[in-house]
Amino acid sequence: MAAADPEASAVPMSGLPHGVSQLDTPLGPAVELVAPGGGIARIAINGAQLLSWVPEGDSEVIWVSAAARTQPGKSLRGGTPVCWPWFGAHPADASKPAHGFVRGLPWQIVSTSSGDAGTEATFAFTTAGNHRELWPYEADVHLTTRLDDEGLSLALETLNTGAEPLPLTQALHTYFRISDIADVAVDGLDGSPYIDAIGEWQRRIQQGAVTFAGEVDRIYLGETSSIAIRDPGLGRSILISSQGSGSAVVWNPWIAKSERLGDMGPDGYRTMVCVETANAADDVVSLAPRATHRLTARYQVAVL
Ligand code: TA6
Repeated sequence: MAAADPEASAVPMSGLPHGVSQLDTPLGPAVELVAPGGGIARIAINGAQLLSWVPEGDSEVIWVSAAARTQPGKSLRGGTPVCWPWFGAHPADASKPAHGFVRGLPWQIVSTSSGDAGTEATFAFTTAGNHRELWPYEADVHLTTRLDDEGLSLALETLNTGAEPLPLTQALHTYFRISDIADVAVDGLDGSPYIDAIGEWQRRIQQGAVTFAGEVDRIYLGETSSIAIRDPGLGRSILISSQGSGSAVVWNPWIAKSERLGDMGPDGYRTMVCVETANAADDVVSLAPRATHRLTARYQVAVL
């Protein structure tokens, strides 16, 4: 992956191919992708944050809070915030922003393409020695969103452009739209060890499907490459497959945390669940100089 030089390689908006367009939305400027068969996705330029995916013949898959607010330097509540170059609280300095520092900043569109196989846009963020007060390393990071008639893929690629190995944790922190949190289950994690991030960060083993009767905040470790959100209320499952990930996060804030967060919207917690494709907790990537790590998530919808 060539180092991104946003100034030289930003795609002029007039040069976008068929199926790719830029538009202003209430949540800020975004890129819209249209799949050959008609599915539509939107990605905010701020944070390269996926905001929406409506497959052809189906309903919205991505959840965005009714109370989402756009604030400079912060990701809006919902979609797919890009947690990078650390997941959760900074490992050594809690005063640093949670989930890294790129999810609320503008990225550059560096390439777009469309064809019979799908439509995609790649966004880039280069640290290039900036943000050193937050992170003493240098890297370029690209997020490619690809929409085709079978699903939507996200690929988060990090190139270490510095002279030192860099420790990387990250997540594609996707909020999925569901019918009702009390009626859904998350399959594919039975028997997986996890860290229960509520309370004392106890380590436990998942028994059966993940169901919800209160706040759930768990970092699953080990085999997490094929997960499904089973949603009888919407008559569908959302299938999540991943590569380059050794951990997955399942989160629903429930009532009290939603009130503390303040931007979940009235009863917002009932219609969302986060299943995040990650390198988190014990699953730290050590990236050698000039090496690249690729974290990918692919979402598909299946009729239940
Ligand atoms: O991924 C789960 C989590 O780490 C939760 O603990 C909660 O903090 C959530 O992310 C949202 O974090 P944010 O900083 O976006 O409010």
